[in-house]
Amino acid sequence: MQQPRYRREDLQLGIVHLGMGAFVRAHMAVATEAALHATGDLRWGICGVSLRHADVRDALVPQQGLYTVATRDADEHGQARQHLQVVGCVRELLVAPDNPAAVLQRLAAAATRIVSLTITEKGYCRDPANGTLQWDHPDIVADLTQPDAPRSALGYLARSLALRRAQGLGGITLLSLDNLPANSHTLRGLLLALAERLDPALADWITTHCSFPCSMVDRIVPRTTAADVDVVSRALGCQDAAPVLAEPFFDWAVEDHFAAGRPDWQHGGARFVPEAAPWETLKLRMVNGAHSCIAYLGAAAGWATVDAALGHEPLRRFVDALLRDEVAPTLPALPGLDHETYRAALLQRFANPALAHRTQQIAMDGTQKLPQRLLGTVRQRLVQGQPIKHLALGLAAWVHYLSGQDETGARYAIDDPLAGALQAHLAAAPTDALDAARHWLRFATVFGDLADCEPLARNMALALAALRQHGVEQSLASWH
Ligand code: CS2
Repeated sequence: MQQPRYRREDLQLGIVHLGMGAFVRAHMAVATEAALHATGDLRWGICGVSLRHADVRDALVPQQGLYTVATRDADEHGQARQHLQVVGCVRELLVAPDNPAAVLQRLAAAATRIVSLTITEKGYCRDPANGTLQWDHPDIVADLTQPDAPRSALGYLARSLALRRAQGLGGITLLSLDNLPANSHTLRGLLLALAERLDPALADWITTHCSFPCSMVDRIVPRTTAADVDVVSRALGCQDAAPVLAEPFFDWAVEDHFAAGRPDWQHGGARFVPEAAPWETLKLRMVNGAHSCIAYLGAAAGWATVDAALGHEPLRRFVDALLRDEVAPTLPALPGLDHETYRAALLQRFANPALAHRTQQIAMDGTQKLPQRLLGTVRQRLVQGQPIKHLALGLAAWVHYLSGQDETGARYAIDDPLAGALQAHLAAAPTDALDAARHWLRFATVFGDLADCEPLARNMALALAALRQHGVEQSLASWH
C-alpha cells in the first residue's frame, strides 16, 4: 500500500478545489500526490471545498484529511483485485454554507495559485442547449443581489477574485475539470458574464490576470457504498470513513498555461497538450456518449450496473457499432490515437466487473449531459447526411427511461435539476411514437435548435416504438 512520504504538516495550500466529491479525490488529487512525491515541492496541498453537503468534510476531518483510493479491476482469471493508496495532499476541508467567510478567505489567500472545480454540469448555472448563463437561476439572482455572500460557485469565484484584486494580489488559474465542452473556457465565459454585471473593472482584471486552461479528464469513479467502506477498511487495517473507488485507467490532457505555476502533474499521468479541445471531443463523445446510452438502456431494462449491462451481448454489440460507425467518424484525427484501439480499450473499461458502476448514477442529470455527449455528434452527422440510427436509440432510451419504471416493474426517481419540467413534458406527451418524438424535440433546454428536425424525430420515433413494443434487449438485438 502506498502512503504519503512527505511532511504533510509543511504543505501549503496552493490549490483550492470546489466540489470535493469522489471524482477529484481519485483524479487530480492522485496526480498532485504523485507530483509531491516526485518533486518535494510542498506548495501544492489541497483545500477541498464542498458547496452543499458536509458529509465529505465530516468524514475526512477526523482522519486529518487522509483517505484511501482503491483501484479495482479483475485479473486474467476474472478474480477481483484492488490496490490501495492513502492520499495525503488534502490538508483542509471546508463547507461553504457552514462557513462562507472561511471559503472566501481561502480562495483569496496569497498562497492560493489554482482554483479547480468539479461541480458537475449543473453547478455552472448554464443553459445546456446554448451555453449562456442562466440569469434567472435562484443562486445567480441571489449572487447579483448580495455578491459578498455568494451561493453559486461562480459567485464565490467572482467575490474572491474581487478580494484578491483589492488586496493587490496576482492572478491565479481557474481550472474546470468537469465534462463540459471547452470546460475552462466555458467557465471563463460564465464568470466574465457575471463579473461584468457586478463590476466591469473586475471582469477586465480577471481577463488580464487569470488563466483558464481547458482539459480532458478521464477516470471512472463509481459512488462508494457502505459495503465498499467495510471492504477497504478491512484491507487497510483501520477505519477509513470515506474511501474512493476507481478504475486503474487514468487520463488527463491539460493545456499548459497556468497563471501562477502548477504541480508537475505529469508524474501522476497528466499530459500537457497545446490544445485540449480535440481530446475533450473524443472523450465526451466516446466515453460519456456511450456511458449515457448504456445508462438509459440499462436503467430502463433493469440492469443495475454498467458491467452487467455489457454482459448482454446485444447491448455490447450496439455500443461497439455506435462508437465505430456513428461516433468515431465525427472525430478529428489525433497524433498517436487509433480509434479502433481506443474503442476496444473503452469497452474493456466498461466491462470492469470490480467497479459495480450503477447505471442509475450515470443516468442522473440527463438534461445537463445529453447536449455535449450525443447531440453534437447528431448535428454533425445530420449536416453530412449520415445515418444516426444508433444515436437516436440512445436518445429514445432517455425518453423511455423518463417513465420512471423499468422492465421489471421497479420504480425509480428521476434525478435531474429539471425533473419538474421533465415530468410536465412527459404528462403532455402524445401516445403516437412520431408525435411523442416531435414533442420531446421541443424540450428546448436539451434539443435547442433541433426542435423541428424531422430526420431526428423520425429516427427517434422508430427507436421509441421498438423500445415500447419489444423492450430493451430485443430492440437492441434487431438494431442494425
Ligand atoms: C459518467 C462520468 O456519471 C457520468 O455521467 O459518464 O462520470 C464518467 O464515468 C467519467 O467522465 C469517466 O471519465
